Amino acid sequence: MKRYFTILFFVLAFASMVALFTSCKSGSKNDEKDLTAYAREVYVPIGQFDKYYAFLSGGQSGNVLIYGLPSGRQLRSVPVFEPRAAYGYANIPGTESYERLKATGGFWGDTHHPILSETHGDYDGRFLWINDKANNRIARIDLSRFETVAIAKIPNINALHGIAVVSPDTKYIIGNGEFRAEIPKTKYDVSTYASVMAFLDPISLETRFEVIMPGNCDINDSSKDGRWAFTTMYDLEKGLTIEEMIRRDEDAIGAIDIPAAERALQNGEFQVIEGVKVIDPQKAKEKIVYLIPVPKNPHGCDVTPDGKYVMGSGKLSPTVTVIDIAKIDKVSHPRDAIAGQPEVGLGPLHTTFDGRGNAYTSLFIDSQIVKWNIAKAVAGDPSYVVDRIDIHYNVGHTQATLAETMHPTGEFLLSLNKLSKDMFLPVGPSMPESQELIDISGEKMKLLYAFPSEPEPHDAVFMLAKDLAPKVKQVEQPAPNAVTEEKSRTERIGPHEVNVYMTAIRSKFGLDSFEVQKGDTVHLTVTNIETVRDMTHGFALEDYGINVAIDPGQTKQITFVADKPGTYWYYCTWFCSALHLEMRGRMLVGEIHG
Ligand code: RUQ
Ligand code: CUA
Repeated sequence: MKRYFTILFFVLAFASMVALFTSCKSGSKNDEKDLTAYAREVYVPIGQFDKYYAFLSGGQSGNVLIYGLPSGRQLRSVPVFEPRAAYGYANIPGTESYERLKATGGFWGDTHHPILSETHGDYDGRFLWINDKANNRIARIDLSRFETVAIAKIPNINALHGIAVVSPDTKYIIGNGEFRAEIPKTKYDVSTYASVMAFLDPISLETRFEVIMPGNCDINDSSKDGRWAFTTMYDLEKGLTIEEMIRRDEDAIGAIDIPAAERALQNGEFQVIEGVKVIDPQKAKEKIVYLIPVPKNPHGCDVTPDGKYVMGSGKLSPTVTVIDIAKIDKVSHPRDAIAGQPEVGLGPLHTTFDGRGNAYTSLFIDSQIVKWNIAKAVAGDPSYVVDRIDIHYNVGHTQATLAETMHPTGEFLLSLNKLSKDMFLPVGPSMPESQELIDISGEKMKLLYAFPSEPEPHDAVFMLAKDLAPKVKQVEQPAPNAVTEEKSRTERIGPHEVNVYMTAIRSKFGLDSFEVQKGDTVHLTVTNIETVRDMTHGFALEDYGINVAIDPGQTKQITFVADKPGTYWYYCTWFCSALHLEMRGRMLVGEIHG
C-alpha cells in the first residue's frame, strides 16, 4: 500500500510534464460527425441570452470572471482584490474601494472559490462571496450591480482557502485556514501552530467565532440543514514539509457540529484572540469536532444535493469517500459513518452532482471526468462507473449546473482545466487556462467545446439567467450627494481646498472648465444624470492618474491635490455618443499660492 502511494505521489508530481509530451494531438477531441450537432447546442443567436450565468474565480488575477453558458461568451470580470482603472475601482487613493483594499492587505489577491447566497437551499441572487487565499480576505459582491461591496480580513487564519455558505439560508459563511501557524501570531513558536474554521456574518463579514481544528483544512461545504460544517484535512500529520505531510496513509474529513459550537459560545467556552471568540474543542464540554478517516491527503469536499452524503475526493488515493451525514454522531467509531469508498481513477480532486443520483469526479492525473452512480457505489455494485470522458488537460475543479443547491439542473458540467497546452493559438510560453463544457443531460457525457480564460479559474458556480437577470439594476437611484445640472459649480471652502461639482450626460460635462490654484485639495463630485441603461460615462484627468466610470444615475467622488500648474483636460473615457471625443473640459491650475 505504502509503495502504491509513493508511486502515486510521483505520478502526481510529474503528471503535467509527462502529459505535455504525450497528449499534444489536436483534432482527436471530438467525433467529426458530431461537431455540427455540438455547435448547435452551444450556439446562442445574436440578441438571445445565455441560459446560465457562470461565475469563475480569477485566481491570481484577483477577480471574478463572468461568462454566459452555454455560449462561453465572457460578459464581464468584476475586480475584487485588484485595482481596475476602467471601472475606477481601487485605482485612486482616497476612494472607498482603494482604501478598503489598502486597509485589508493590498492590491492583489488570489481568488479561489466563488459561492452564492441561498434561501431555502436555492440561490436567491443576492450575493456572491470569494476568498483571497494570499491575504486571508473575503469579499462580497452585490449581484444587483456586479460590484464588490465589502471586504474583510479574517483573523487567526493562514491561507483562507475553502469557503462555503452554511445552507439552507446562508446563516454563516465558513472559511478555513489551509496553512498552520501561531495563534496568536506574536512570536515564532511552532508549538502554537494551528488552523481554524471561521464562521462569518454573511453581510458584515465579521468573524462571529472560530473553531480550532486538529490539523490543517482545505475545502469546505455544509450540510443542507445547517447542522454541519465540513472540511477536508490533508495534513493531520501536522507536517511542515511535503515529505512530512504525506507520511501517513490516512487523513480526515472534519465535521463541526454547528449548534454544539454555538452552545459552547453561549456557555462562554472560548478565548478572545485577535478580537475573535475562538473555541478550542478539546476544552469544550460537548463534542464539537468529529474526524472521519479518509485515505491520504484528500482534497474536494462536497455534499450531495439531497443532503445525505458528504464526499471527500481522494487526491493521492484513487477513491472518493462517501460519508453518511446522518450517522456521524450516531456511530461508535466515526469510521462507521463511511457508506462507500468507490475507486474512480487517478488524482480525484472534486466531485459534483446532477441531482439524478450521479456524481462526477474530476481526475487530475487521468485528465478525465468520471461519472458514477452514488447508490450503486454505496450498495457495492461493481457497475457504479457510468461513463468517462477525456478532458484537456489536468482538470482541477469541476462543477455541474446548480449542483451546490438542493435542485441541480443536471444540464451542463464545466471542467476547469489547469493546462490548455495545444488547445488554443500560442500566446507565449504561458498559455490561457482551458474550460470545457460538457453536456450531462444524457446517460453519456458529451464534450461540447472549450473556451480559454485568464489565469486562472479555480472553481465556478452557475445561476439560471431567469433567476438573476431580472434582479440586475438598470440605473442607479440618485444618491443624496447627486449633482443636478443647475448645480454644477466650483466652491472654495478653504484657502487650499475646493469643491467641484459637475454632471455628465451625452455629451457634456456640467463644467466646461474649472479653476483651482496649485496646491489646492480638490474634492470632485460627478453625477451621471443619464436615465437609461448602459450610458456609462468616464471621467479621466490627464497626467493626474485619475479615471472613474460613472454608471447611469451614479455619483462618484474623488479627492486629489492639484500639484501641477497649467491646463489639464478631463475627458470621457466611455465612448458614449458621436460627440464622445468632444465630451471634455479643462482644469486650469493657477499659481496664486506660488
Ligand atoms: S482548490 S483544484 Cu483552491 Cu479549489 Cu481544488
Ligand atoms: Cu460620455 Cu463618452
